[in-house]
Amino acid sequence: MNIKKYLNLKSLLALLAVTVLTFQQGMAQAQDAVETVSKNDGLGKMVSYYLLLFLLACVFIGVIGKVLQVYELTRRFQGKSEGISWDKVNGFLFGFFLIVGLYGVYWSYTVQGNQILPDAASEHGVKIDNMFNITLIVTTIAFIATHILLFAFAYKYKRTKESKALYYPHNNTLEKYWTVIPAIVFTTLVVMGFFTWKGITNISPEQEKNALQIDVTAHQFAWEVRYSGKDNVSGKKNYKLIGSLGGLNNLGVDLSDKRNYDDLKVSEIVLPVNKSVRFTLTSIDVLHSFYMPHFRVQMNCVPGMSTYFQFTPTITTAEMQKKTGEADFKYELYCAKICGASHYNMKFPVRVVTQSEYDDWVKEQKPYITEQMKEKYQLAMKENITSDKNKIVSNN
Ligand SMILES: [Cu+2]
Repeated sequence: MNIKKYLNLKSLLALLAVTVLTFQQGMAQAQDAVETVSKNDGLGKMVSYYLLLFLLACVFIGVIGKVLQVYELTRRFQGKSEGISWDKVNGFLFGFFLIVGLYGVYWSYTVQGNQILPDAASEHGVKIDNMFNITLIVTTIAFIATHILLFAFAYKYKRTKESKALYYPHNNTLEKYWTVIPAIVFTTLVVMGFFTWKGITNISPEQEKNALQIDVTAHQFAWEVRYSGKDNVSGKKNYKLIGSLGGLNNLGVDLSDKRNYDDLKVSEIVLPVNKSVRFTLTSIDVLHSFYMPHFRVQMNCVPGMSTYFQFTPTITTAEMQKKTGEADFKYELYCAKICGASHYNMKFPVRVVTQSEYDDWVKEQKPYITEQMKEKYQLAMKENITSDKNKIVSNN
């Protein structure tokens, strides 16, 4: 073996070994530091250590690059041919990243896919899940096919000394295929979505009347829930009455409306299974969003107007606990609109039970209008009448 070449290779290997060792030491130290910091200090410091780790990795790659450059230069000075074929390296990297990337897709579908929501617990939720699954299947097939073509072509047709690029600017047939096929697929998905949503929200007056009526008011940062009581009608509210009756009337319930007196204030939403329920929603400050992911339900709560969502829950909490294998599984209502500092805390418990369990529960709920509110209201009415009389007296 040529001594010069031998020395050259030897020094290259030595340089590489030193770099790798230094990097390993640096990594180990940074890892220790991250572990200590994450135990003792806040998130900010942990982030800066990860940033340092990233910079260290960049330096490492940079050093490797320089070492290779030195290697190339020495070869050139010695009048030798190119040591590393970068076209081959690039081609190989395309093949490598195709395999790594596809494995990443497989990993995220299997590992992270397990963290997806359990089966839809409502009638319409099954339709939404079907649509979600169809979209996922179509996009996954398209994603995998196009990426295999993209990376495999770059690998297969990597530049060699013999190859020459072909000038191929246009192909009408291909253009037709990749315009028409996606257009048909996307139109089908959109039309399917349109009809599904129409099916969920188009409710006949009959269905509307027969549903269990629940009135929900969102505010920073809680939910106020009123059941409509025996008459199954929620009484009137008036925003001008919010805070009246010495601050007791936090929802602005109109006490002159008789239908309000049987309405119930609850601290938990309990729903009978397989019975249609209609939530009427509003907000008294900013936008909130009524979000019950297990039922595939989401609707904005808008100040100054009412919105609604009507659906039928199909799986009781007890059944869901068995299904998911989680003994403490609970349905919950969340706010899905970032509405302020304590937005994250806007939760409300939801429970789906059998009809008889529901009947027992609803008997124990207290009316929203308390005795104290009634007294204050009557007192206010009397004062009004007296002041009206005084007016009449003074007018005379
Ligand atoms: Cu919120």
